[in-house]
Amino acid sequence: MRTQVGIVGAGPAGLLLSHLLHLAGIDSVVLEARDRPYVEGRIRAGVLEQGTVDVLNETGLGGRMNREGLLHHGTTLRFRGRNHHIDFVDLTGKAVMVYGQHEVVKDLIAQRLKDGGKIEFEAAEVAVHAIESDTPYITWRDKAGQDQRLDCDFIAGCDGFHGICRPAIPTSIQQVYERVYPFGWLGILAKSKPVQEELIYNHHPRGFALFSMRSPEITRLYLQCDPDEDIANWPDDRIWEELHRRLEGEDGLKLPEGEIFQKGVTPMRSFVSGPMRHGRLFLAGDAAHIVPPTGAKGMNLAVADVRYLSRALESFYGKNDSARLAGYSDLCMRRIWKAQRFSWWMTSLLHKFDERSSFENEVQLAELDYVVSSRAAMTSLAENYVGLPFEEQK
Ligand code: FAS
Ligand code: PHB
Repeated sequence: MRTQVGIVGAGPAGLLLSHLLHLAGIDSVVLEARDRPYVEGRIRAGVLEQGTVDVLNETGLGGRMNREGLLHHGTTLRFRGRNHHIDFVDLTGKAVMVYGQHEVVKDLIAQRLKDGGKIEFEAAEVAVHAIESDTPYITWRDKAGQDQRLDCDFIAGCDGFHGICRPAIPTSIQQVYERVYPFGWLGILAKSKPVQEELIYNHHPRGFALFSMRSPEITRLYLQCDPDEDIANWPDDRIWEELHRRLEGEDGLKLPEGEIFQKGVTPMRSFVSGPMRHGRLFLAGDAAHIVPPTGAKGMNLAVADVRYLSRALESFYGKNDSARLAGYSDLCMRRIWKAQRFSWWMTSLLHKFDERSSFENEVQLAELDYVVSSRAAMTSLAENYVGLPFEEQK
């Protein structure tokens, strides 16, 4: 089998890259380890930056998102039992869209298959080869147990944090930066009415809690927990009790309960691996970087990476110009590090750190007080949250 771009991974990065390449007349094949129902059912991110919404709308993928997604003009920081609204539109002129990542993935798969795109699900033992040559290739065993080979010009490693592509770059070349946080998030999906129309990022002495949603009937809720928390120790009534204790305060806010139909624990880390290119292998998305989800940046960074990569490949194939491919990693890294800073800052601002002194805890509360009382500070938070402008490629 042969194609121009072999893509490993059918998450948001790999699928959107394949779609953007298709629109540019560039052929690709996506190889995915799991089956379609698993990929479409994996519950993850929820907030799309304005830039991500624009990319999806500009490339014909915005239909269901615009019908079913929830446009949010702001968010709420909550501490000492009181809400503080941050108005994104007033401060930046932009908004964000609440629309589950798994919905974006469903829309991308449907569009790729409608356009005749090739997605090989249940590809086992995927391996990349000859990435330092001009004739790289990918091998795997298909779901019929047959060994397969895909010859290509380029390989895009979109296989997430635990994939096989980043490890294919020699460790002598890789520069890795990492911070593992002393806590994780216990997340649930529940059939209950959201406590309010906006998200609530809730600081509390017992720990952080996030009140999000997927629709007027489905809430997405998170609790800061131990990083190695066993979800079996969290029956539904214990989850609701802790959410009530962290959310409810002097202003009388009351959290509606409902049937919990999905729950899980996500560890928290900041991670960057560079360069994002080695020979004919290009990394994009979680394969190269991980952010704590407090800043809602994970999936949006993946979108930005493949937006840059698709344009670089279009320059190569369309104008025989490799300059954008050569500049890909540095260009992505400038955006990635700003998102890392913001995600680290939001995480530090809102979470309980056991090792912090009473002085540091007071400084944290003072920073929250400052942010919600300063238009300049709220503007800084808002412009990072809605998404910084894409840097234009030379
Ligand atoms: P993904 O991990 O989504 O996709 C990689 C794909 O590659 C997967 O389909 C995987 O099956 C496949 N793959 C892996 N190894 C392979 C191999 N060897 N061969 C073939 N295929 C292979 N971000 C937010 O903004 N907000 C959140 O609330 C949030 N919650 C998260 C919760 C969890 C549990 C996790 C893990 C991440 C969360 N994220 C969140 C971040 C997440 O949304 C990622 O940023 C986003 O999925 C990145 O997309 P991809 O880079 O495509 O990677
Ligand atoms: C979500 O709705 O899943 C969500 C929203 C905002 C975040 C993280 C997760 O920062």
